[in-house]
Amino acid sequence: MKNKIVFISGASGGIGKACAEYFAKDGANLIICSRNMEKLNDFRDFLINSYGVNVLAIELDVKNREKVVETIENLDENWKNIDILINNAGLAKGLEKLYEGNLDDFEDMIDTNIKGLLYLTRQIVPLMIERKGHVINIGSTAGIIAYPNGTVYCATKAAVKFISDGLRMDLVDKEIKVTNIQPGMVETDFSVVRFKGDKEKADNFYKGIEPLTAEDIADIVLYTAKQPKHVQICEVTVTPVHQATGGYVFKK
Ligand code: 8X3
Repeated sequence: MKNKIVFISGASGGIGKACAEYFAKDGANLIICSRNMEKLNDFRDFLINSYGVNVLAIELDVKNREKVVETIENLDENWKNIDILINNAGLAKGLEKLYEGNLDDFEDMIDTNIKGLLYLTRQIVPLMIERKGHVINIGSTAGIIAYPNGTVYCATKAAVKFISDGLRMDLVDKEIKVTNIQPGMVETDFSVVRFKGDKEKADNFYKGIEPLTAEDIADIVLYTAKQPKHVQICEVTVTPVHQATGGYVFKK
């Protein structure tokens, strides 16, 4: 990945952060974005010092459409040569029946997981058209089969699958690949956010099963990015050995 430019949203934690480190280790220059600038600045310094790559850290809430447009438009010409877009920013909020859920949570998930991904994709793909490129979306097993109490989250990830499929069709005559990575249970802050900071609930969610790690996913993302130029990995679905689908899990 030497001299490639990789843009990663949601890069201050979890899968996004692990991807940043895996790509940096492989020599890529990075544009890392997050809402949390404090974490992001420390992480940028760590990446530069550890791997000697160029890293641009940008404060960005992908829900903010104007800010996304302005951020991409204002990138230096060199940084505009983005080779890989990793649409990672996303979240689950709440685990309740749809008819008891919180409308603000619904909007947050829809605005981040669907609209934020669309804003970034709409701005960055045109920069790839004349060259080559790769859009890697972080979807979910939740986007393949719904599970109880996760309706809206599952729907947003189903949208990510269909956006990936449609975009792949729209780009079929270009040298641009589209990959949808669909992980199952990955132990990151994902469940802490879903349970609104309740660490005990989040820990319980992974009790009795060995979940995937953010590094497991980053390794796969890098693998999809390193294929020969004629090879497009469309989808990867990956779960812990004791998870069959989003909601079908064996816990010891
Ligand atoms: C999250 C997958 O199985 O934890 O994207 O809901 S799961």
